[in-house]
Amino acid sequence: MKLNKLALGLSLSLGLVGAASAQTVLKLGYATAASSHYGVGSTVFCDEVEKGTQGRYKCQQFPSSALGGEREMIEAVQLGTLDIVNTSTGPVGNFVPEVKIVDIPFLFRDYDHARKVMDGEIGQDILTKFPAKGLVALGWTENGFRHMTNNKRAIVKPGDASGLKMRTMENKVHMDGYKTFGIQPTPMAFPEVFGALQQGTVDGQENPIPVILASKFSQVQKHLSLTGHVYSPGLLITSPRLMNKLSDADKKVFYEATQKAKVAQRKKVNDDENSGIAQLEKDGMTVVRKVDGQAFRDALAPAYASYSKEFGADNIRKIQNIR
Ligand code: EAX
Repeated sequence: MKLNKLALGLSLSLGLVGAASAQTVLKLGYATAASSHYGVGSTVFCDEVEKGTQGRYKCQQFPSSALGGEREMIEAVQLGTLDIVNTSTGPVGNFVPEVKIVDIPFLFRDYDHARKVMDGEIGQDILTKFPAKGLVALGWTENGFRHMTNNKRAIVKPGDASGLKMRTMENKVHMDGYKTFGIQPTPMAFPEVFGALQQGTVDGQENPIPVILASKFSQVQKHLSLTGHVYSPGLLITSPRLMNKLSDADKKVFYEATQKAKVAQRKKVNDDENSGIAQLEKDGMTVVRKVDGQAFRDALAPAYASYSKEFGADNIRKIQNIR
């Protein structure tokens, strides 16, 4: 009798060990707060993966730049110290140059246009360029249209931005464009931005409403101008190392989870855009709702000449012509 009990106890504990060791915890990082659009998208991704793999995979999320800026997190995914990053395309062009074309200022008319391009042939083709650089793009998410904030003055036309020291992402396409407005671009990782604005080492920055809200920039910025000068896509990026461990069925779960994350993240961006501007005004920011968009577009002409050289005028036109 004793022997049976022992055998039963052993097989139970082996079973438990088996079940416990079968679970893999995925580390997933992003730059903004857990309550932000990146947190919403990441949580949907993680819930769907855990459900779709019957709990064999679950996430541990690292919000608020806990693991460093976006560039550092992408490097960590390449190195294998981070499994997944939900990032803007800001620094991604430094790893996968084909991404840079979507960072061109005033390339997209509105959210409908941008989302159609990212979900269509052009956007999907860009995703295929990642494996050659030791990364796997699970799919697009979304950061949103970027607007300018600063502590000096209201910005209505490029001349108002001239001379301002503005923090930018580590993105040459952005910096070249902003220089045509007379801005002095200061590239900086996101975790340093709030402090730099607080100390006045930069006059301003530019980010989508969801980021300005989640990062409480209204505490350190006076003026908000709805320039919408760049559409900032997001990406869920992992590594070939992780993907090669997955069965085909689990790979499908990861990709389908990314599509659901994208939908949730885009909805949060829309919600934040709808309610966030009034909130920022309530928090003390003065908001310029109507900027001279044409004057910004006209000022960009010299940068567009070099963008056309770098990316091909046809390729830029192809994106602009998507309806
Ligand atoms: O992705 O660095 C930035 O301004 C990004 O927009 C932010 O980290 C969210």
